[in-house]
Amino acid sequence: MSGNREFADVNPADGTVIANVTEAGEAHVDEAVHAARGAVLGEWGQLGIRERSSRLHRVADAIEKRFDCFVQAEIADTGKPVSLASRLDVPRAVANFRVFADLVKMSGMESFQTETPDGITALNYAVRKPLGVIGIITPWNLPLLLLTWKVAPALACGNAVVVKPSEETPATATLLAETMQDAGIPNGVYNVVHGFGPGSAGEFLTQHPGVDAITFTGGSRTGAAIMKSVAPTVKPVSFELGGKNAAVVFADCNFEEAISGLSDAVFLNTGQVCLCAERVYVERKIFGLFVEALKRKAESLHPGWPNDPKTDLGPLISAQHREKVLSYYTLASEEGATLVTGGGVPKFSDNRDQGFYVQPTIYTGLPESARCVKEEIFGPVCHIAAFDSEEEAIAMANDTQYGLAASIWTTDLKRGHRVAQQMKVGITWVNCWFLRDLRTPFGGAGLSGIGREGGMHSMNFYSELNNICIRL
Ligand code: NAD
Ligand code: 6OH
Repeated sequence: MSGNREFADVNPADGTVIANVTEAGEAHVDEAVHAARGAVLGEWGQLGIRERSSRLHRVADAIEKRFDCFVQAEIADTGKPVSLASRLDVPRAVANFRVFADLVKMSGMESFQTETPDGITALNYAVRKPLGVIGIITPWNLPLLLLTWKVAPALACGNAVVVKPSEETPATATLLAETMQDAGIPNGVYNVVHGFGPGSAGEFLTQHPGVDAITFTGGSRTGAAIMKSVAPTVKPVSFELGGKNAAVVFADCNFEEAISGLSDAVFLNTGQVCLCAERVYVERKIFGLFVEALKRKAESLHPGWPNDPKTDLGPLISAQHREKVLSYYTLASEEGATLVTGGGVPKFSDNRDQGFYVQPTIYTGLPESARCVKEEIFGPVCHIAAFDSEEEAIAMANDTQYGLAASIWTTDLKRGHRVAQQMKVGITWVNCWFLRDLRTPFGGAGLSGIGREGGMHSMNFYSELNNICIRL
């Protein structure tokens, strides 16, 4: 049994080690699961909904109080720009707690007045109970946002959690534990185990018979491994997985808005958002103009130190991930792509050269069957292809095993609706991207996931429903 091994937490901006983290062994995971069970059976499990809701608002208040601390911890782990962490990651963590704190107070349950053919009447109503102990496994790209997206509804429903953040980004999950204490969340409700996947904390958590459900965000292959691992103990799973998302740009789009929106959709967080568009389809009439304009945008991005307010492009998460992204840059040339911009590593002549930066990159000219058009790269890169008709664009966009997100850019709203409804994905944006309402269903089709979270979908996943039938 391991337990006292340590691993390094590396700052991707300059490759320095910022912390050594203790890897949880099987015994630690077991202890965390027992602590969580104790909390469900103890004070936390007895709290009424109003009190639970108010404690979750207190967690949100406590994150706001430590706002700068969370921003700095997230930046140190990920290298993401301070402007992004302050605008997106930390405010969304606050919003995640507030939304589910409110929702749990407002959500009712189904009831039916029942009549059988032979005249018996009954009242059916369902009550919502916590599932118990929830195992939460999250990735490194939006560490605090994606963690709290699951912790908040799980706690709102009265569960206790054991979280296993990515080994690349352990800081904000740990800071959240301190914040939970500030907010008066009892011991055992929120537990953190650090470590890796196979043969480590991640796998131990999925296998543990005391864990009642697993919710996971990460790669599709990891999702498949977790499915196997939970099978013997028959746990419910909720999976938000990878994507190879398409953007479809019609000639009648608002050109400036589309370029600005697509620049975010391709390059935000250095392309490390599962919703990023790596396949951009542009109506042939504006293809040349569009490629030129997105190239200018890419070249105007400022890769820099995370804490410089002018920085809008951070590094990739790790040396290993940079190797993967660069291997796709090489593969794109081998597959016959035309390089529009980027394709390499920026040179800084300071410590950032020991970090994991890559250039924002655009390709054209690949066949739709190319691996670079089919496989998720997860970097600041897209391939742009031309289309001639709406039908062709829809077919190209849907020609993937993934099915997470799509965006459609047009001023013809009828067409916007028509095309959006034919996208085989969980989320379609029209004239926007990553514009979130936390009450809406979020998740993916195909290789992009199982189930939906968000709003009542989260409440249903994190609850056990007990239907009560009373003969009248
Ligand atoms: P990953 O799948 O490698 O790791 C995610 C988490 O799973 C980490 O905490 C890791 O330690 C853990 N893990 C790995 N193997 C495991 C195993 N066998 N058992 C249990 N836990 C295991 O993903 P990543 O590299 O951290 O993130 C990038 C991927 O995540 C991309 O594919 C991206 O598209 C996807 N992602 C999807 C969403 C979404 O909402 N759909 C959001 C963010 C990231
Ligand atoms: C993936 O990288 C982004 C996922 C976003 C969400 O889960 C969300 O709730 O916005």
